[in-house]
Amino acid sequence: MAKLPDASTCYELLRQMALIRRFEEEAGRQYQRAKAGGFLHLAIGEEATIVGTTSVMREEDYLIGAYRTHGHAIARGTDPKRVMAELFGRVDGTSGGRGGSMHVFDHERRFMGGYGIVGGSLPIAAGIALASDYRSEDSVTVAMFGDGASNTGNFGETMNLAALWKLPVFFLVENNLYGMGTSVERHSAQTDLSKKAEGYGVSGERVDGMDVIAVREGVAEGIRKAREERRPTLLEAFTYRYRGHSAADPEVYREREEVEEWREKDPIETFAKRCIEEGVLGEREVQEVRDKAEQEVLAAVEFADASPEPPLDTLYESLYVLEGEGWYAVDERSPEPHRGEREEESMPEAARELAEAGAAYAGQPDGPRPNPAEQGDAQEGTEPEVAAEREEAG
Ligand SMILES: Cc1ncc(C[n+]2csc(CCOP(=O)(O)OP(=O)(O)O)c2C)c(N)n1
Ligand SMILES: [Mg+2]
Repeated sequence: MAKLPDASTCYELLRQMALIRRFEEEAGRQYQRAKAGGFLHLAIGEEATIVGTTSVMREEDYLIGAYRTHGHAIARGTDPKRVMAELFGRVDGTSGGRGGSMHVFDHERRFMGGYGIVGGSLPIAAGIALASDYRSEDSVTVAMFGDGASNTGNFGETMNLAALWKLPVFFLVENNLYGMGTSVERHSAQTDLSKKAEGYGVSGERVDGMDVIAVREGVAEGIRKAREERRPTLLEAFTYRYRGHSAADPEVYREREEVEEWREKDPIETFAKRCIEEGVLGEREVQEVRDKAEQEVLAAVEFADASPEPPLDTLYESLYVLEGEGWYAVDERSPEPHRGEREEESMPEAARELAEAGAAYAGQPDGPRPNPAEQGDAQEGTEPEVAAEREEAG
């Protein structure tokens, strides 16, 4: 077992993990009270993986996550008040209340989001690292993503370019054993995810993601290789989320005993215990950390509650659309009907259906096209209610 660092570092690691834990518990509670809208994905249980990683990053490094990232932002230094305000959809939120739980973003602290598309953040991570290279900066980009994301095409493409272009990027797979309700054994042919990028030239290792010190050491070495050797590597951290995938998860895919087993390895409890046993922290300090977390989170709720909702006439602000390139719903910052909507009438039938289904290539020249609405995709054969439920679980 790796040695504990000095007392102030241990205190800070514990402080951040306890704060994130308490923040997320409260976020879950506020969601139940309908204070927070949209989706809510909690990472309770994964704090050591998050804090272990950010604790060895420099200020100038970039972090990019998936959609379970309240803790990542807080660990990067974003004020919990602003994260809570984002969950509440208020103007003082990190994305002005427009992003919600999945799209926390803090450019100032180089926390680059917050992405709802599984694997979608991976090429962006490579892009950020490429930008650092272009600017001859020393920054490293750390990309944290789930086991499920390792199955996407983006994963392979990103690994290839990262290795080929020797990008200053470091990959961390938060392997919490499931992608929604599907276990790793059922979703990945290669279950040793640390090997999954080897063929692309990105070597990997495994680490206990419940041990904040082990994560720190593994990540520090990966970041060093990225910074000094321009060698991207991948670290697979074994971790676990105690709560469901999202707030709408009935958790029929795992046994209660399994959750209990992982709770026994709780990253905060085990670390606090170890710090006390080895005489690095006292009971009093551990309690102080918990009390402070409590106060900070209650203050965050108060702040979020007092923050106004965005004014209605700003509804169309910050929307990105391509002018003159096919079907779109909005082309100005005002709520009247616009060109995209008027075009609907003259569009070929198939294109309109595709457009309604959100397909990007709708509205282009006529011709036969697949129609997910009619010909079925992943939801083929499912009853509308079931499809709607799946949507819910998103
Ligand atoms: C491209 C894409 N496909 C499917 C989904 C639906 N979806 C949302 S979360 C998720 C599971 C991802 O699991 P993992 O990457 O392991 O992350 P975790 O939720 O465990 O943190 C899926 C399939 C999505 N958001 N994006
Ligand atoms: Mg997962």
